[in-house]
Amino acid sequence: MKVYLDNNATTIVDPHVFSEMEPFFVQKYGNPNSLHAYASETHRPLKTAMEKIYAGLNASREDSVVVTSGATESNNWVLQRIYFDYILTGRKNHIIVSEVEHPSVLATAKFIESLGCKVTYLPINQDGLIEAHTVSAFITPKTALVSIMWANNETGAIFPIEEIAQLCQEKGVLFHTDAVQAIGKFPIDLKSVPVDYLTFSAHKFHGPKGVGGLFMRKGKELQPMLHGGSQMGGLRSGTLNVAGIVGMGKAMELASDALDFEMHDIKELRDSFEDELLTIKDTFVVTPRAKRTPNTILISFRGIEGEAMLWDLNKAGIGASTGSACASESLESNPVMEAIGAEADLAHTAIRFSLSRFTTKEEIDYAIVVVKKAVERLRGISSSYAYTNVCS
Ligand code: 7TS
Repeated sequence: MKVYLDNNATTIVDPHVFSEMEPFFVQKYGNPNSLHAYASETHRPLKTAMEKIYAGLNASREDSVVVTSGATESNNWVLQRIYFDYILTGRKNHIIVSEVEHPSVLATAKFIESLGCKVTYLPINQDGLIEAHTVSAFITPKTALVSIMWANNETGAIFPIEEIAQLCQEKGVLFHTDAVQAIGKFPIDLKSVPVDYLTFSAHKFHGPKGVGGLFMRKGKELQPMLHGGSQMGGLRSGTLNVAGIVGMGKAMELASDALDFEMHDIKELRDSFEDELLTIKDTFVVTPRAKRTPNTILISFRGIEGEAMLWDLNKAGIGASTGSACASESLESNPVMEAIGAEADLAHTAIRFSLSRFTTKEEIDYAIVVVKKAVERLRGISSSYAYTNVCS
């Protein structure tokens, strides 16, 4: 049996999304900016797709949603542009990011720090959560931007974005949120939450890879990072990824329709999986369930190297993760486990299971059997686990 439990890394393209995209490769392949029928036949599908994206975010038509190549580009755009327009000009000198942002935020923050910007890396607590009041403690009159993700990709922890956005608005500081892991997991309402910028990526909600977006609140539009043509209202140049945009629109619509299913049925499946995993001795889950996205579990099995566990799971047809796939080429411990201050031997044992609306009960039942077997085998050959047991 094959079981895919790495949906925070990427998701299967929903077959309905795929069939909507198909005509835009070999039939309707015109460049939307050209002046002929090949172009104009793409206009309505593009418009419909953009309407679905605005609806999914509950964004006002006055705000800008700009299509990008994905979250990495959107995150780079916000931080680098803030550097150019606010830091380099001397108007401000400081930004705040959480210490558990995705590398596309953290590495960009480090880059602009190397150019002279002061950066505060906001800590998380032992539960992997952020408390809104800690953000205000770090804001100074020279703070240009606060950037905090809506939900964390490793733990699924949901951060109090409504409160943080509110307090940034009160203090006159721009606020950006990376909502990559939030879309399709719980409702996003940009008419009621005053974020200035919001990042998303289609392949995390059953759309295609290489396409995502940046929401920018009216009056807070950033200057373009990619210069060239006049696409996307002059905000981002480059020939439009027509199939990608059509796919992202459909994926957003389906994700909104499936929210109840995700928040109840998938959560129930996740919870039953977690309950079974927690019957295994010496296991620890980070972040209370009520504060997590409905699909994610980050669990440590004391005495077992995460990579060894992945190997056993992979051999049995199960795909999971030990941390961000972006870091899977280096044997690093899980960054969130380090940030919550987990003991070194636990930080290396974390495994992330992330479900999707395509995950079935049969798959979870199979995964439970495989994980239990793997834990028994690996603890049997683990010198560190044997040592812990002798000493306790
Ligand atoms: N932001 C968050 C919160 C993410 O989880 C990811 C990908 C990105 C940005 C980057 O998205 P991209 O579409 O530009 O690649 N996260 C992961 C992960 O958790 N495992 O693999 C990729």
